[in-house]
Amino acid sequence: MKKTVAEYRVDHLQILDPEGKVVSELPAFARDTDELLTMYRSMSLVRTFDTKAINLQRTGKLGTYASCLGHEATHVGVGAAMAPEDVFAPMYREYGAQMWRGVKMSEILLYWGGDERGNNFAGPKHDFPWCVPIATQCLHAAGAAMAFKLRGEKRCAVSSIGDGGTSEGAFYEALNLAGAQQLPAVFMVVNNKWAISVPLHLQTAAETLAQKAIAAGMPGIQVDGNDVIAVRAAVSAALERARSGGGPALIEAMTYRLSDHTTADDATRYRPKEEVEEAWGFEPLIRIRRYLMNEGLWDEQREQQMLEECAREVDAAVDEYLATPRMPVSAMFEHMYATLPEAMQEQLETAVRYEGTNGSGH
Ligand SMILES: Cc1ncc(C[n+]2csc(CCOP(=O)(O)OP(=O)(O)O)c2C)c(N)n1
Repeated sequence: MKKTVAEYRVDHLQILDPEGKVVSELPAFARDTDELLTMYRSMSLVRTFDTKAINLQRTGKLGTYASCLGHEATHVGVGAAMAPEDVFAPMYREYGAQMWRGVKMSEILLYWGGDERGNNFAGPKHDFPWCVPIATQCLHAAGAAMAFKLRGEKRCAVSSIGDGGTSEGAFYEALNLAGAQQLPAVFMVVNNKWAISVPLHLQTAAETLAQKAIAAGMPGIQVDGNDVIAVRAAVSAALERARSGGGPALIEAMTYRLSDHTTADDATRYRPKEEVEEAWGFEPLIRIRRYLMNEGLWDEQREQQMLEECAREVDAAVDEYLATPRMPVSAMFEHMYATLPEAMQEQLETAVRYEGTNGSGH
């Protein structure tokens, strides 16, 4: 005879629907007008920055750039929930979280301009640099969380990863370790439905990505990733739990990549136009703006003023980036090895020989 030995379910949290209507109880921070306006402003600043960065790339002033269009609520929600002493291990497009934590826009530009100084954040120096190898950042977060636990520090590590990244071995290894050791770690899965040209349904047969938490022995929740209030609430709850010794958690943020994967990609080659048009109907900025307007906390005049301020701030960051003297090409080899292997020595010499001949860079 068979008997059921375990049963699970996955909850989905939404607080503001796409129309900006409140559909479940507002958390305390969302009753504070300043907090809400700060989050909305951050999302708008990220959107302005993102548009500008793409223009810089198109005019040859930036290298390949990964847009975060459509992810603003997820990223700002994560940043707003974290404490400064926590550690963030991001992937490569989490500008909203990073900017909230104090990373400068000029640093983000330097990074994509090929200058490693962009990884030396003005924001929390203890945060990890960007991680392009998919999923290794989850192991970095698990390692940091292990250190916090061993030292008895009340800090947490947060990593973010895409839907595609959850197919990687490193993701499962990190989850397993964090669950087994009950580490203070939060794993954010930013489900934007596409891993470059691979749609979610070809990536996994799992009904949700949140349920990947279950095998690791930690709670997993799905959250509307276009709802900044829901994201912040879910991440805050997971962090609070982790900080008080309750162990790790996984949060799947349901969002959509409205942009190309990077400026080196053309998503029109593989993605249905109708799908993108539909996704614009539930993008993250509209719903919080509608909510603020319905509550009488926002109007067109304030919107225009804010957008002008954002544009000025972004322009100042671009000026700072463009005015930063270039590093010599040898800089990218400098911190890799104590003694450069022969093959790299050759690459270094070639790079130096051709320095300044391709006219790229800022
Ligand atoms: C280990 C590894 N394998 C492959 C790549 C190439 N690569 C870069 S981005 C990407 C897709 C990632 O998709 P997803 O994890 O869904 O994140 P998204 O970029 O959509 O936010 C791949 C396969 C990589 N960077 N690292």
